[in-house]
Amino acid sequence: MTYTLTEVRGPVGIVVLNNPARRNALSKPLVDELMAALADFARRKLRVAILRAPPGATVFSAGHDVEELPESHRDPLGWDDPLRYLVRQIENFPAPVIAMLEGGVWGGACEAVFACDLIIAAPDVTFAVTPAKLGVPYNLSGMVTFLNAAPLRIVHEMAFTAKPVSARRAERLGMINTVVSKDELESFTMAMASDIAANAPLSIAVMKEQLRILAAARPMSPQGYERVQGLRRVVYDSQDYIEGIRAFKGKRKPEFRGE
Ligand code: YXS
Repeated sequence: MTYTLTEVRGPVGIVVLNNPARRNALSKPLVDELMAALADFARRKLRVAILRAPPGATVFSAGHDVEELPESHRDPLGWDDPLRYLVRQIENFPAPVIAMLEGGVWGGACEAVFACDLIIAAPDVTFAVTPAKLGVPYNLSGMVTFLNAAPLRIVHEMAFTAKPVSARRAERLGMINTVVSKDELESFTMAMASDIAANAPLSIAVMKEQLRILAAARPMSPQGYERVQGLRRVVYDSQDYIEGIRAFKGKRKPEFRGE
């Protein structure tokens, strides 16, 4: 394992995102390791999985690895994108997944965290939904994840401004379970994991799956889906999309022209 560390403490599996040089960007290699760790935890029938960054991290994850985004003319967040695999793996993991957070959570990492069943955050944590900063047309299932995490008006604010929301505000809005001090973060999270692990795993697994199915249930006609895909294609075929990616790589502010 190059980009993650894993640890098993009794019935609890812990996987640490550990690529500080790239601020834990969700590159395919890092996501592959995350998914392998979760698959191993499932094989061992562990009762809780915890995702975290190393203690003291100032960035939990910088989101999708921008270097892996297509330059243009291809859906940047299609079914086979690593971030999509990770979100589905978290949602389908047969036990609760807890995001134990320190530092900034950016872009697609917000979705991966909001796909977790429980979120425990240190006070310094922020959440920034960033497609608009890059010109990316986020995908439908990602929008459902956000709608299940926050009230519509807050999703609008986060998506349209791309500005970070603090852990305290997220807690007030019910977007996360609780904020605890950095000193208590691990002990609090492990205590919650122990409480969960002491309960009936089959009952919890079926309730998790029921809630996933119900939360994802959204009326959408094939025509509606096709319309959305057409609109998204206009965006990822646009000059603005190319500009957003190039500006990020060039470490400069993008100039979006709406074309
Ligand atoms: O210059 P070097 O080679 O050292 O690399 C720098 C950054 O380029 C790199 N890095 C990333 N590489 C690929 N993808 C990323 N998302 C990414 N983020 C960072 O890591 C090295 C250190 O970054 P640096 O110097 O900026 O670190 P810092 O501590 O000053 O600032 C940390 C951040 C997270 C505040 C800063 O790196 C940042 O703002 N990163 C981008 C956050 C972001 O906008 N993420 C969205 C990615 S796109 C995505 O998730 C979806 C497609 S969407 O946008 O639709 O949600």
